[in-house]
Amino acid sequence: MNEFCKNLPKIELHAHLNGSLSSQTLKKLGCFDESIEEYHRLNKVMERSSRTLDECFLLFKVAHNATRTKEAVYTATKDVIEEFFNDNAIYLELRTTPRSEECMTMEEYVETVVKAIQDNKLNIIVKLLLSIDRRYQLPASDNVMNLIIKMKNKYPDIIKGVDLSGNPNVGIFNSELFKKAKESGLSLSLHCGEVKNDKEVEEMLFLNPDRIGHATCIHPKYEGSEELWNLYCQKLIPAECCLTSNVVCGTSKSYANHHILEWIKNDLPFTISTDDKGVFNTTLSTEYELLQRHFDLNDSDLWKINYNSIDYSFAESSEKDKLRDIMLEWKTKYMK
Ligand code: 6MZ
Repeated sequence: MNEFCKNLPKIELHAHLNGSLSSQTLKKLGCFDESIEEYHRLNKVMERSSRTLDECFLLFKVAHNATRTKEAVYTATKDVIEEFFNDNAIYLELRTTPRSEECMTMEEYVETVVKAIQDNKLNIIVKLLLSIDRRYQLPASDNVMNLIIKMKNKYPDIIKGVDLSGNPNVGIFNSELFKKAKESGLSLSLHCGEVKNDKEVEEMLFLNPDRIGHATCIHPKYEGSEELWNLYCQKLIPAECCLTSNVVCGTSKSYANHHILEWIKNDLPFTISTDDKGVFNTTLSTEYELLQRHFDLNDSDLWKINYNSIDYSFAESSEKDKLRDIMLEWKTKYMK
């Protein structure tokens, strides 16, 4: 491991809670005993170096099976925060899809995640985005959005935004639903162009979300189009880039051919994220190491990417000032 990438204070803006569970946490939660047969089937998928996007989505079931009680959701959230802290993240935006289970309502699920964040005593600022799964249709999606707005009004210091996620090969983007979120004061981060879907990408960009996830199929060289790219360049919405996730799912051909190259070349806004550090067996430090290795960036570039990411975060402005101070102090101490 490159010591610089490990020690650098880092900003994580795109981490799905259940996709971030480490195998230690999964084992602690006893998920494998519950569905041994399915686990073995999925584990075979995991051993291969590359999986299709649909196969990746099967893996979330393992984590979801492990977090069906409030106690498990609490432990999962606490462990993920601790692991990001141990990887020297100083700011973490976790996102998760409100989910009901036999012994837990959707509201209780969100309350539990919030409680684990409130109880965090480590030196890492943690915020929460609530996700709408693309599979949800009206009226279910509207009910979830109403719950999200209600919870945001209850915990405005913690719940900062809404995310649209889920398997990009299924479901739809309902722009009216996200307009409502925006009007309620929630910030927006939309998974955008993870697979080719020009019409949807255009609709998303027109909504002016605060950030977009993946942004894979926008540039014409990466299955997007000139029109979409021009629109993106007018909007300049920060992109959350997840190198390993894209390469493992096959939406990017390789690290060297990742679309982030266009963002680096054209000095466009982006941040580096893990997406699902458990499912993709990565860490935020590893993602920076890969970025440095494949795109010839120096230490100062990596520091600047994190410093800029503070601007793109949904933290309060006083918290952003504090994060900037930490980064500047670290730079003075450890970088020439
Ligand atoms: C789209 C993704 C994703 O919400 O249960 N999720 N959605 N693209 C991706 N790229 C690979 N990775 C994760 O965490 C797991 C859920 O996050 C979304 C999926 O809906 C997945 O079920 P939570 O905490």
